[in-house]
Formats: sequence, C-alpha cells, structure tokens
Amino acid sequence: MNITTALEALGVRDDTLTQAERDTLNRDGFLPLPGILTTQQIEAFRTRLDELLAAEGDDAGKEVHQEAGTDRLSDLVNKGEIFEVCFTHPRVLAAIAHVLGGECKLSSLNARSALPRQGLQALHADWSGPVQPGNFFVCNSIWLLDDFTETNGATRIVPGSHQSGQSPTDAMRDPRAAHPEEIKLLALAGTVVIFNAHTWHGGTLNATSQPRRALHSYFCRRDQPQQLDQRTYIRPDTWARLSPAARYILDVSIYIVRIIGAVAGLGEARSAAIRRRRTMRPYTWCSASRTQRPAAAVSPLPPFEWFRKVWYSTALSTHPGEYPAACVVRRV
Ligand SMILES: O=C(O)CCC(=O)C(=O)O
Repeated sequence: MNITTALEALGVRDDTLTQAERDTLNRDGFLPLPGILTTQQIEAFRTRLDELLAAEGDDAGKEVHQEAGTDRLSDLVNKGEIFEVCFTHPRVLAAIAHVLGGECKLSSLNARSALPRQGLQALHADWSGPVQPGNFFVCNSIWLLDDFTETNGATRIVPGSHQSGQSPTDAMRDPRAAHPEEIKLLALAGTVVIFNAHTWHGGTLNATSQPRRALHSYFCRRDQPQQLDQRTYIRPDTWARLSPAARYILDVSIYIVRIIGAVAGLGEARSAAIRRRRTMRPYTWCSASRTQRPAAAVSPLPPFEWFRKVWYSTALSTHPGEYPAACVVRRV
C-alpha cells in the first residue's frame, strides 16, 4: 500500500474537492467543510468526550498536552471507534493531502474544549518556525462539536499568513493581541475546518457559560515524526479493527510488536520493553513472500497453538494481502 492506494481505498477521488475549494485553501490557508458530521455523530462525540474526561480526570490530555482553561484529551484513535471518521473522511483527507503534497499521515487526534471565560491562545503556527511558502509540513482540521460563535471561543486565523514566511512571534509584539487581519471561524457544529497549520491561528476567549468543544485531527508529512507516535500507542483492538488503508494513514501498517505482546500474553511491561529495545526478542521477524500462505511461512511454528490461532486471526488472516511481505513471527 502507498498513499495513493490508501487514499483511493478511503474514497478520495480527483474531484473530491472542487477547484474552487483547492484555490481557497491555497490562498487563505483554510477551508470550511460544512455538514461533515450528522447531529447523531455530534451527540455521540460529546457523550464520549464526557465519559473520557470523567474517566481520565487529571490525566486527561497528558499523552500530548494539557492546557490551563481547557479540557483536553489525546490519543483518541484508541478511545473509540467513533473517532475513526476523523482520519478516514474522504473530503478531509483530500484537503489534507492537497496541502501536504499527497504524502500525509495522522500526527495526533485530540479534543480541546475552551472552558467558560477561558481559552485565549497566542497566535501561532503548529510548527516551530517559518517555512518557505508552498513547502508545508503540517495540516490540521478542527471538528466543531458546538456552533462557533463570536463569543464562545471560536478559533481565530490570519488568512494568507501561511505564505508570509514569518512566525507570529517575528511579526507581532504581542501574539496574544488581536491581529488587524484576523477573522474568527464562525460555523455550525458538524463543520470541519481544514487549516494549513502554518497559517497563524489560535483559540479565543470563551465569554459564554458553556464549554466550546472541538476535535483536532492533525496531520503531517510522512517524512516527519508524529506528535503522538501512533506505533507506540496503537492498541491491538484498534489495530485489528482498522482497514489497511486506515492503518496506512496512521502509519502503523507494519507495526505489530504491540500486537505480538498482547496476544502472546507478555503483558504491557514486557511488550513496552520489547518496543524500547526494538530487538524483537523473544520473538523475531522473518519475512516470506506475499504469495506464501501464513501457515507455510512460519518456520518453526509458534510454540502454542492458541498463540498461533490468535495471532493469525488478529493479524495475518484478516488482511493477508496487507501484511508487509508477509512478515511473520517465530520463536528464537
Ligand atoms: O481549539 C482551537 O480553537 C484552536 C486550538 C489550537 O490552535 C491549539 O491548541 O494549538
């Protein structure tokens, strides 16, 4: 699989975005896509976020970032099947791929709720410095779970600033202050706003008594590190459920040490140690041709019948054509 076949499998076509939409994204650095989520999906997301916030308490968001005045959650890839749409929706992927020149992968999937009377951020880009116009590394999407209004902490953005070759800290004395050209992203819940993450943006003050909720599905070029290393975090049940194309977007297609650890009953500590050492012991890889059937590819057979069964059912046999040159595992 490559990015072209992954995007195709997820329904991205040449005409998934109109030329006018591509032009808007190029010129302004952002593009609102209305009506991506249904009312039922919005409600399901809100409910799930409430559950996660209650369950995670003070740890919420820790995998990536915590921020005073907000409720943040991270690693949503592994916290419910409902979040899958955030990295597989064809319109969203088409826009992200357009900005990143095709070669994209998920960087992280998070939630951010600006709490009442809080939420103001400095204008910033999601990248450490200025880039040459046209050479973009990161692209974000904000999934509105509430209407974004003048007063409830809607994201502000400076149109065209992705082409400026400058960072807000270079150009502004106080990036927390209003910028003369900034606008607020005002739109209905269910809208997804794609923004080239080099475009200057930031949360604004939520002056209402209700939280302003949103998801951030953040992407980067495939040659860049992810904000949350998906290979480290991917859980076996998530991995098993995802399509090959979705795994490719997460960049976890060939990563199964975690799965091995789980099915072999090594426990989290042991599989974490294996991941750290990357030496693949006590299991190691051997590769076999894609045409070989999994059973024939294993030599010698894994020691336990149960292990072999679970292993094949969760990994190889569910997506036989997908396995990286039919990588299989054997005891050493
Ligand atoms: O949630 C928002 O309005 C924007 C958040 C943002 O830009 C960030 O957290 O970096």
